[in-house]
Amino acid sequence: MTSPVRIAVALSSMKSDEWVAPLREACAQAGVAAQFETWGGQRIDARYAVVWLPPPELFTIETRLRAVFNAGAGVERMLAMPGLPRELPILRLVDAGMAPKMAEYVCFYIARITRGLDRFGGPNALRDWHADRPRGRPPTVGVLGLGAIGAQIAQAARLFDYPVRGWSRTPKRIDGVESFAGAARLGEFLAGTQILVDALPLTDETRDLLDRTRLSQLPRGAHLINVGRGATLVDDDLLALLDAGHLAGAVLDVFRVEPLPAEHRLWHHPKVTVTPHLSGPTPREPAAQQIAEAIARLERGAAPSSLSGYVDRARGY
Ligand code: NDP
Ligand code: OXD
Repeated sequence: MTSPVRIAVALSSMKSDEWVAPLREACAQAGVAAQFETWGGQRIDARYAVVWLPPPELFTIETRLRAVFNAGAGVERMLAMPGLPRELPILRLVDAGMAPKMAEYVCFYIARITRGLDRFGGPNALRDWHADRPRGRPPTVGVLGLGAIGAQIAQAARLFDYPVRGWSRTPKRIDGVESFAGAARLGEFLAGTQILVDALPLTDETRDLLDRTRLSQLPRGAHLINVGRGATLVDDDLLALLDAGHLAGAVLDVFRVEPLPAEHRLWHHPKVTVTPHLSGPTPREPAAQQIAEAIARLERGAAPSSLSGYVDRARGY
């Protein structure tokens, strides 16, 4: 009998213990005999690791890892981790149930913005049966990043009849979504966007992308919804453009520093809605299933780079 594959689980705030049972079950269903251990700093000779912001020493202590699974979509903090072996393949989650929740979050805020729904709640709720209803042409939604998540956001906004455009590195074909690709077309993309949704990964190329110059290319009165990463946006430039009236509002789920410090201006700005990085929580069962199926394929000899979710370190996502 072959001995079970040892898998270290180090999920920090996602609570490793709550993942062990779904991972074990998913591996059993995928036909992999696996032994999962919550990683506590002692070497367990793991062949794989399932991690979210793990202690960096995991990579120097567990020297026999064949691949590491990131229990989320964004890998920028993992890639910056000291001690991460250069050749260790990294696999990230692809959608795994996060994308529909993020599309729901984005469409919820789009509806609040375009229909003025905030008028009707809270202590100063408008009690006017004849309140204004939007009847004009709906604003154009522009999605930055048309990957596993951005594409579903774009499709969801299309479903509600918004004109939708998307920006990515390479051109895309998504029904009803106008595709803009590459830095050379970003200005044109922004100029025609009234509600900008940021669903980009954080890389050397996207860091500080939305600065004063880029945000000023949006038409006056535009809104921003950021579900990608905080450091793709220059906060001070956003605040200056909100104060100047060029931008009408921002909904921010992700921040340069998380948790967002209590004294940060973003918490208190009247035109900013802050949510605590909750638009796309990783659902355990679908994520465990995706990881287990990948492990099964690796155990059958597949090359990590052939699997969906393989992180291209040169691109940074
Ligand atoms: P993908 O890798 O599937 O998609 C990334 C998209 O961004 C691709 O369309 C890619 O273009 C595009 N892109 C990357 N770099 C550039 C660039 N320099 N110029 C133009 N386009 C670029 O990632 P996901 O959709 O799975 O996830 C996106 C991000 O969402 C994650 O990295 C993470 O930061 C964030 N996230 C946030 C969550 C939350 O709760 N707020 C939850 C989950 C994820 P191309 O297709 O041409 O390669
Ligand atoms: C992710 C996230 O990247 O939750 O998965 O932000």
